[in-house]
Amino acid sequence: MNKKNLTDMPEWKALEAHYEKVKELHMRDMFASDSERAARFSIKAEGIYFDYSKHRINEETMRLLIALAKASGLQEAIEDMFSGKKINNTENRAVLHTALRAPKDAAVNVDGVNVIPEVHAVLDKMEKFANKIREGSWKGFTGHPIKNIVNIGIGGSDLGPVMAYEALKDYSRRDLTFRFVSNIDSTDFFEAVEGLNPEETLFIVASKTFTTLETMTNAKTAREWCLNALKDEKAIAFHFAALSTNAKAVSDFGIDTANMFAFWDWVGGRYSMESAIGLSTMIAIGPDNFKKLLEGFRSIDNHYRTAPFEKNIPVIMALLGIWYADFYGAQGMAVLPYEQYLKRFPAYLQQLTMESNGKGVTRDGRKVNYETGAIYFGEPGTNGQHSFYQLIHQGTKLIPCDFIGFAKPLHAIGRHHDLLMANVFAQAEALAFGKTKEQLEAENEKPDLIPHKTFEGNRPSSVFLLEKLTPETLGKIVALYEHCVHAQGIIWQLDSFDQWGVQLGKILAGKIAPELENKEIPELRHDSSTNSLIAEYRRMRK
Ligand code: G6Q
Repeated sequence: MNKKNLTDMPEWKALEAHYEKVKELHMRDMFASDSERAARFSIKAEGIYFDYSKHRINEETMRLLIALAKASGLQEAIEDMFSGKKINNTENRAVLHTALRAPKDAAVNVDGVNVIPEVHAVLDKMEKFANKIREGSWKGFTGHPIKNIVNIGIGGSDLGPVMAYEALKDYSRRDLTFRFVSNIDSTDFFEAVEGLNPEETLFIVASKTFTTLETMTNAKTAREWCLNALKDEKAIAFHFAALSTNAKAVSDFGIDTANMFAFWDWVGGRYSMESAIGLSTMIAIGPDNFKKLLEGFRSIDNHYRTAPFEKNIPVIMALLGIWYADFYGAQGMAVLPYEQYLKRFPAYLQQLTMESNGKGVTRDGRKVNYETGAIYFGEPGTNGQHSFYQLIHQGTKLIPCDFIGFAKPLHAIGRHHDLLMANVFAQAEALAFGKTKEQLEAENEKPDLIPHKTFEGNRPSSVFLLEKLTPETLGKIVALYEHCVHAQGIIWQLDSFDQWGVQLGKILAGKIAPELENKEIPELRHDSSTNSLIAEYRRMRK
C-alpha cells in the first residue's frame, strides 16, 4: 500500500506544474492544431467507443496522469481486488463483486476457500426459482400463480434492482408486475401494493444484514398485509423469499430458508446487483438474459485487469475525474444517458460513486489535503437539456459530463432516435467549442445580447457510444463505473468499500424515535434546535 501522502508524490507535483502550463489551453485551439485529436484520445474496446478527446488534456497530461496511477500502485491494487485480498481495510473484508460474474471454472480464494462454486450454486438456485415464477408453476398459498413481485430493500439492496429493472424493461416479462419498496415512509409501501392481489404477490426481502430498519419495517408491514388477506402463517412460505447473508435472521423473521438466496460479506451492497440481490432482475428478464448481463460485466472486468492504462477505459475515466477534481477544483460530475430506459442510472450511480469515494481520510486514517469524490448527478437526455444544462454551459462551475448513447434504438419510431443522438453530439460540441463574440457579431447579434449569448466553451465531456442497450451492454456500463471508482479510490488512497458515513444518523434516529412515540414527553437532551423540532412535531401530531 502506498503510504506516501498523495500530494508529496513527485508524480503529483509534476501534474501541478503541468496544470499551470496548460490550464488556459482551449479545446478550440487544441482541435485546430491537431487533426488526429479524436483518434488520439479515444478507445474502442469491448464494443464501446469511448471518446475523451473533448477534455482539457494533451498527451503530456495523460502521460503524467498515467504515471500517477502507476506510482499509486494501481496495477497491483487491481490484482489485489480480483484475487480476493482483504482490501476493505476498515471492515477487514475482501471485495469480490468480480467473483459474482466469474466463469464456473475460475478460482478465487477467500480465506483459503474457492468461492466460485458457491457463486454458481446460488445462481443455479436463482435460475430454478425464477423459472418457476415465470412459468407460473410456483403457486401462492391459495393456488394462484404469482403475478406480482415486490422487492423490499434499500440502498444497495434497492438501487441496483430498480435501475436494472427499468433499464431492461424491454427485455422483461410484461405480464408480471414489478414494484420496489425502499423508503420507511409508509407511502412507499402503500403505493407499492396498491391494486395488487395478495394471493398473486411475492415479496422479495433483500437485505444483506437482514437488520436494516427500513427494510425490516417494510417487511413486517408486508407480512401483516399478506396475513390480513390469507389469514394463515403458513402462507408466508409461499409469498416471501429472502436475499441475505444472515440465515438466522431470515428464519427468525419466519421466512423458510429454502427460499433464501445467499451472498457473502465480500459483496458490498452497492456492488451487489448481480448477486442474489438481482433475483427480481432475473425473474423479470429471465436467466438467459441475466447470464448475458454477467457476461457484460465480465468483459469489462477482463478489460480493466488486462488493458494497458493508456487503453483502459475505467482507468482513463478515473484519471480524468482526478484531473478535474484536484487540479481544476471541479466539484460535480454529470452523467447523462441518452436512453430513457436508463432513467434510474444516475440515481444508482450516485450511491456507487458517492458512498464509495465520499471520504475525507485515507485508508490509514490520515485526513486528506486534496479533493476526493465528486457530486454525481444526471437525468436522461434530452430532459436535462431543458433544465440544468444551462449551468453547465454558461455557469461559473466546471462540470465534466459523461454522455452515454446508443446507435440503435429499442423502439425505432420515425426520426426520434437520430434526433436524440444529434443532441448528444451537439451538446458535447457546444460544451467544448462554445460560441464566440466574433461569431455572434458576424451573425449581427444585438450588441447588448452578445455577453448573454456567448458560450466560452472549453467545458469537458466524454462520449460513450454503444450499439444498443442490452443486458450485456448494461453490465458493461455498470462495470466501467465500478472500476472507475476503484481506480480513483486507490489513487486518492481511500477505502472505497466501507460506508461509515451512514452510521451516525441511524444511531441518532434510533434514539429520537421513542421520543416521538412516547405518550409522556421525556426530557429531551438534544441541542435546542433538535429539542424544539421534536416538541413542535409532537404538538402538531396531537
Ligand atoms: C451499500 C451500503 C448500503 C446498504 C443498505 C442496505 O453499499 O452498504 O446502501 O446496501 O444500507 O443494507 P442491507 O442490505 O444490509 O439491508
